[in-house]
Amino acid sequence: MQWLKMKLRFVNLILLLISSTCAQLGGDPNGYLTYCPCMGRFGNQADHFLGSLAFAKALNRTLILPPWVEYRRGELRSRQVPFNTYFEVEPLKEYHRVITMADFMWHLADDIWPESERVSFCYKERYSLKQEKNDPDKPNCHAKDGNPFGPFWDTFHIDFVRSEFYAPLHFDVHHSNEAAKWQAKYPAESYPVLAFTGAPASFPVQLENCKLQRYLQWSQRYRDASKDFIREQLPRGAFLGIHLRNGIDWVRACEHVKDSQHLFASPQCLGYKNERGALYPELCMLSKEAIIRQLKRTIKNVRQTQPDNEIKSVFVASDSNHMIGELNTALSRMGISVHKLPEDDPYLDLAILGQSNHFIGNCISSYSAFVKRERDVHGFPSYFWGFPKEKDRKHTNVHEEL
Ligand code: GFB
Repeated sequence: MQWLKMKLRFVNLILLLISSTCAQLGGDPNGYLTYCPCMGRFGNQADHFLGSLAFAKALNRTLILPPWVEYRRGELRSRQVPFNTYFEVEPLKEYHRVITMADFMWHLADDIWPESERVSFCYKERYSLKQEKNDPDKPNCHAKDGNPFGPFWDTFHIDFVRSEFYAPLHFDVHHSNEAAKWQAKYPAESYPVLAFTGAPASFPVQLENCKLQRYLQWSQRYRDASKDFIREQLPRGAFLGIHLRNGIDWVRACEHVKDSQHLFASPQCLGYKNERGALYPELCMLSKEAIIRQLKRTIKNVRQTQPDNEIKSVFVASDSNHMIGELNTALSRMGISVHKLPEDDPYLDLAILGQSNHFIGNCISSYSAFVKRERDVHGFPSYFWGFPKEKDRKHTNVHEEL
């Protein structure tokens, strides 16, 4: 009997917890907005996230935080990693209403977004890779076609019953009254959730949205892991974080420099209108010799300008070649040691780079851009490989820090 009473009490407690979570979450009468971060890897997704956050705020809809999409070698389907694995949810709420996709799907979707009303939004018809699915009389977003599109929505068992083409509306809410147009065309009563096949944002991130980086704060796990690494693995004193983007995908991407005004994140050093110059190959990939020259120059510069806080070590993050041997050889005479993580971890690399005393990144890489934006929030200095050009530097003596 006693046992039965305890069991009933436990069930009541669970029911109470569930109902209070639902009450806390309460539906947003202004509606919701979500999307698949279906383009690119982390740097691209982070750029898109900031734009989507600004877009959700302009439309006054709660942003359903999508998981991050990751690709593992040898796996055919993307992996979806909960948003809050890497970043805190609470600080985002200082800017705008957000909810994780898991919370939304478990606690609110049945009421707010029943299966029979799930509409996918795309600009215009998107063709399926499977020819037989393309029906000229029934244009479709094919929101779940291919990887990561299918695996992404499958994570929460989401299927769409209809497609909505939103052309000619767009996402630039900073330079027009676009938000009002969205609200007029898609009121929350008839469209409780706007679910986009891709991020409702531009790449690279719009200048106006860079500052939203301040609300993207590392989760406790990454804050602790980065602090532990810095404390336990690096010598005491200031350290310089560097990002070496040099994998084979990057070598190929750099071939586009010659035909472009901008490439990926290049506005972060050249300006959105190329105010600070045109694109050149060294911004994308610098020779080993030039990397070492720039490193030594930066370290000497800090010695002269901040003699009380000299650089004691270099932390290298890379997708491919960390150049540990070459860098140790080149810098040992200056008393500088060179370090990397024992195991590949793109997120921990980012969190550590964000905390370094000085940072040299790749101007074209959106992965570097994440670090630069985070450092800007804290007022930490950042520089870029090959910027300004070596010969311009000699002639004009331009201050490198951005
Ligand atoms: O983040 P991401 O879009 O930056 O893609 P880019 C690069 C990915 O490579 C990262 C890994 O998400 C990481 O998984 N990666 C890059 C790194 N640098 C590091 C690093 O220092 N440490 C570790 N551990 N991993 C561009 C894309 O990548 O690459 C374009 O923007 C295109 O869409 C192009 O795919 C080829 O902007 O650098």
